[in-house]
Amino acid sequence: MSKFQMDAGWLRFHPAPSKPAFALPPGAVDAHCHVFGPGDVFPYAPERKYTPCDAPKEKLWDLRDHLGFSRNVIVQATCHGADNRALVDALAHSNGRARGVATVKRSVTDEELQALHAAGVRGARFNFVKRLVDALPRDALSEIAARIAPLGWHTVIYFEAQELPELYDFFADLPGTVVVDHMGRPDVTKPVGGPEFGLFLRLMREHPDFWSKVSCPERLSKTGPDGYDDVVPFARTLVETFPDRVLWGTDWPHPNMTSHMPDDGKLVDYVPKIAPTAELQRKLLVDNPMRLYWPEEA
Ligand code: 0GY
Repeated sequence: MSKFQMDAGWLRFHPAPSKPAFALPPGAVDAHCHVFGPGDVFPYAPERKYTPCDAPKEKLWDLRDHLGFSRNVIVQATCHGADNRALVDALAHSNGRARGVATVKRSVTDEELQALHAAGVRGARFNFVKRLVDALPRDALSEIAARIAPLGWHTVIYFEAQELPELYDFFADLPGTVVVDHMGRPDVTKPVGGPEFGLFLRLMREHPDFWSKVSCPERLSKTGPDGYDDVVPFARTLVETFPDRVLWGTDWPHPNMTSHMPDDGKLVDYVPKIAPTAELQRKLLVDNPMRLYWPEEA
């Protein structure tokens, strides 16, 4: 165990996830997951707000195979800051079965962007969750978004629903495709037909370049892991209304989870509740992520 594991403030990922009852469609992509460290090889960022447990690439490949996924989209998390070495290392050892979303600073050079692209990065992530990052200057983000657009990259944004009114216009002006993490983190105790989630639905409706990950019931649920039923109506509304612009991922290794650690097999069994037909499941798990991350094969 490295010294980085010892001060982890969150639960360690599930040691033995169950085998899902739901058979994933052939070619399914886990479109939101992370690799962390190992910290003695790829140190965590000095400015991080939490220290994760090491979650190396080999464990992610084991989980992929155990659950029945074919590919992964690995998303840079705040604990590695804008140091994308662990991500790039994982992509390099994925046999082409992983692509990535990086975090870059305004100071990134064109050569560095090209190198990330060659490694398999296809997006840049902007995080607006206040417990995770210090506020980012919006002009820097606009500049980065404009610079990555010619590479064919998209922007991934992570925010909480109460922040959306203030951020709405900024988001709407971002160039190119924009992917929202975890449905913009709705408060699921509020009605799915109410004004808070309504604003997010409006963003999706009025901006056909916006996509949503319908992931992370384990973070959003108040009723807990026995089905995450309170989250289902939110995710299902998005899947049924925007079937060609939704993505799903496990979020393994579930950083910052302190309430419970989900069984990833059970998370896969949540998918048919939010995507009840084979066609919706294929779009969510295969067609959409392939179009965004492996367009040359889609
Ligand atoms: C997630 C969610 C979280 C963490 C991060 O970048 C991150 O550190 O995204 C969270 O704490 O909600 O998608 O992994």
